[in-house]
Amino acid sequence: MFQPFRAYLEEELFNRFDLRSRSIPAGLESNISDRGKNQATIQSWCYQCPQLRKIRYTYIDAGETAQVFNSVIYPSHHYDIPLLGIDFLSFGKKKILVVLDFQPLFRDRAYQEKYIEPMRSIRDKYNELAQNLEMKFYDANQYFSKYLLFAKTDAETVVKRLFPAYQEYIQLYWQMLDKAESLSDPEDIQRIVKAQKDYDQYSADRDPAHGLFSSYFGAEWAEKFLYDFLFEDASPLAVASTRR
Ligand code: BLA
Repeated sequence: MFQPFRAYLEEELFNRFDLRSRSIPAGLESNISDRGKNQATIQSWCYQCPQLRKIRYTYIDAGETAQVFNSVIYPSHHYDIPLLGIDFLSFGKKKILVVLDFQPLFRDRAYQEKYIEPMRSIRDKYNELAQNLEMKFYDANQYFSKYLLFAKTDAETVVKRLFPAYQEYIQLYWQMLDKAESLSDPEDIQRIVKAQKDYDQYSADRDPAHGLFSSYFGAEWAEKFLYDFLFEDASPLAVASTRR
């Protein structure tokens, strides 16, 4: 269901940037869970280039049962621009949840004005994908913007509305990156390093996919996947093994 979204991102990345592969810890690049007819595969890709220090995306294909496309793009620590976050999920074809955002590192007015307001006109155009749903796992005021796309939707809307919205958000993200000024003050850079690291810790600790990964690939693999690849700058919680 979301393969065209992955293909679009991949093509954009390869056409625009001088990408190098970024290593994925052994055993985490892909996995297959074979539970009779419910086979699930997970595959991940990771790259870097001078402007973007970590580009990762993951596809889970469990046929009709589940299709997931998840991605985070982390800009270089010289740029304070938001992270690009993508989480598109389809379960049993009936439950489709899509989230797309420029995930802010800071919350002051100047930052909002510079990096979040530009999203507004796109969001307004795709109103039906911005449903103000309540968040159960995350806090909407941390690392989410007010113009995120967040919707429960259907397969037709994914094709007809989400795909063009996605392309517009991605194009805007490249424009923002093009215009971003490279920071050189070590204090500015340290502030960004810390904010990106805090994002990893926050996200790893709350990730609602832990159960999904565990059920397909086991708790140990799930824990490694979260802390050694997806959010590698996070440290596992001391209570992680008894967490859920
Ligand atoms: C929700 N994301 C979810 C859920 C799952 C995932 C299983 C719960 C769906 C449900 O309600 O049943 C899945 N999360 C994943 C997967 C990965 C992951 C597969 O990290 C990794 C491969 N999540 C993100 C990013 C964003 C994001 C980058 O990883 C930002 C755009 C958002 N996911 C997001 C939000 C929810 C969600 C806002 C709803 C959670 C809530 O209600 O608090």
